[in-house]
Amino acid sequence: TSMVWIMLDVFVLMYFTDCTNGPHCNPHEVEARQLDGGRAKPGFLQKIFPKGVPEVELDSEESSTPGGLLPGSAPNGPGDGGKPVKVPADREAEAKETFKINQFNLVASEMMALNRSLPDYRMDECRRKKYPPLRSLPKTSIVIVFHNEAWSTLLRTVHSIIDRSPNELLEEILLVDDASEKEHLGRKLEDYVAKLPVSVKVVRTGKRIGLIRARLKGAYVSKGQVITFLDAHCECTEGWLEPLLSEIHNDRTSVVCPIIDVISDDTFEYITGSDMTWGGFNWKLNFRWYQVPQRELDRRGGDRSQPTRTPTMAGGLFSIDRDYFYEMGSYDEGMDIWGGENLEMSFRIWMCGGKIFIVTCSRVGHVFRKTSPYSWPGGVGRIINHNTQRIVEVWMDEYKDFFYKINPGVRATEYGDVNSRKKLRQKLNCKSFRWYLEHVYPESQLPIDYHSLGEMRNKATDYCLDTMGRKSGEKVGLEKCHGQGGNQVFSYTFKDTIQSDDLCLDVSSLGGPVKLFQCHGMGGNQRWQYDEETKILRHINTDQCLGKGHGRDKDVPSLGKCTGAEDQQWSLGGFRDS
Ligand code: LR7
Ligand code: MN
Repeated sequence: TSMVWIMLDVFVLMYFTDCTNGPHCNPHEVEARQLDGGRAKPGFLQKIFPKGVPEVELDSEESSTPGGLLPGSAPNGPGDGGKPVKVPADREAEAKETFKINQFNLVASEMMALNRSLPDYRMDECRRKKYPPLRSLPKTSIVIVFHNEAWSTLLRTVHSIIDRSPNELLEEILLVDDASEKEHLGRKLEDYVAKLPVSVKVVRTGKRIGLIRARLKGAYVSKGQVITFLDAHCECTEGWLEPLLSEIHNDRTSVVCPIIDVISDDTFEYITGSDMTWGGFNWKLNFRWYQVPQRELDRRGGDRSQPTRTPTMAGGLFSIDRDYFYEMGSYDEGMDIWGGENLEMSFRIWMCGGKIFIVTCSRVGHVFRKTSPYSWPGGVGRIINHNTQRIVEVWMDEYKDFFYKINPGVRATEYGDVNSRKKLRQKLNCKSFRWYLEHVYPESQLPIDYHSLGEMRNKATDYCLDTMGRKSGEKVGLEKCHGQGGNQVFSYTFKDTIQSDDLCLDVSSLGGPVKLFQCHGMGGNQRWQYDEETKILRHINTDQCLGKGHGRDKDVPSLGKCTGAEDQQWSLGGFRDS
């Protein structure tokens, strides 16, 4: 049977882009764009914790108070110990009504103490680790950008930093307000943070500049040797900072992320994420979590407390040496509002000599949301397409074909001038994208080598293989060829797969059906062999051939005894002689 590669598409959220896919554009066929962020689908907890969510022990010595400003939260107040908050029946309507303001349960958040207690979630090895003395570690500025964030989540982020970071390591906290329109984020915020026992400053962008440029603004005024970026709805847990800073202390070219745990957008329950996932991406350049491959587990000698090298980072939570940040070209200022900067930085850091780690001894919670609550001036699609093109044009060399073929409408969006970023790549003498795939991310969903990239046309019917926008586990379809790429783009790869984005043609029994399945990279039911002369596509395990649809199943391809007849002949678009 097919091995299901456990892909943590747990944290994937869907936005629908503007329909820009030309004549073939119909809301059911245009694939939902899957962007980072988001949160658990129903049933995901069962997937991660088949035996149930582990009980966490309450540490009674927790819950220090920042300079006596807040009363220690009651040991069993709402949300304490990371437990879920139960909104009382008479406030449920209010919770439902106010959910859309921030796309999380505001009532639940407000019921909790700003300094709620959290257990120490670290694994034993981490707790036992000896880090360099605090005075030899670099100090960090913490930069938090926000647009219309709720008071309670923003301040809970700030209090969790103050309460759970050694004072010696905190240079300052910079709250960068990206033109919020909420009264509570005005004078009230400045007055509040002025009383905190740590330097907390509010920086205003004046007009809405988006999270990328807002971070640049925060970075620019920061004074610490290290910059740590956090989203505005996080909670740092015990011991989160030392392991991050000591990695940078060991090697200033390391960019380091904590494990990002899930704070439920509904109950604010703190749910620990796996230490066995790393960051990847698909053909659409959406950030995705995938299982850490054996290769990387072996490199760490099986020690789960060792930092994991990760091909990409989620983007919101990481530390970087400040000078190194600037040497490496900080961020692409041409990127708007949201999205893409995390992959851009990931490619750049790896290709230009740095490295990115998930430091498994550091855990920070983040409220994952299903959709974003704020406005996207000019439209979500336009902004995402703009930012993503800036990545692929500068960093992906010939591999940008995958992105453009699967997103044919994207080229209609302007992406501005990327010359200064291309110059940066030259100046830093960065390696090729192929090098990145070979050395950092051989498990990538982008095939490093491939025979073809394009449509797959059946000789007898002149119909094309089409994913129909279906998901893993569903049947692949057959449709009139539209020549627009998108759902009709497949690649026949050197790993003998036929894949479209991160889905591979997969057959687990004689006679089919032919399904789409997460590409697992292990051959098996996903191995095919194409013969350029006869145009026959043979499924290796079953020794049967792909054919046109028959009878009632006209709209899905068949799998049967290889005859070599026209109904089993396929021409592969973008076939390259090798
Ligand atoms: O115009 C804006 N101005 C802002 O200041 C839009 C947003 N923001 C702020 C916002 O208030 C928040 O504090 O920017 C921060 C990030 O925005 P979110 O929380 O809406 O984004 P997200 O958590 O869905 O997005 C993830 O991907 C983004 C891509 O641009 C950023 O890199 C986010 O930092 C990143 N968040 C994380 O990595 C947390 C884990 C999510 C995952 C996976
Ligand atoms: Mn966020």
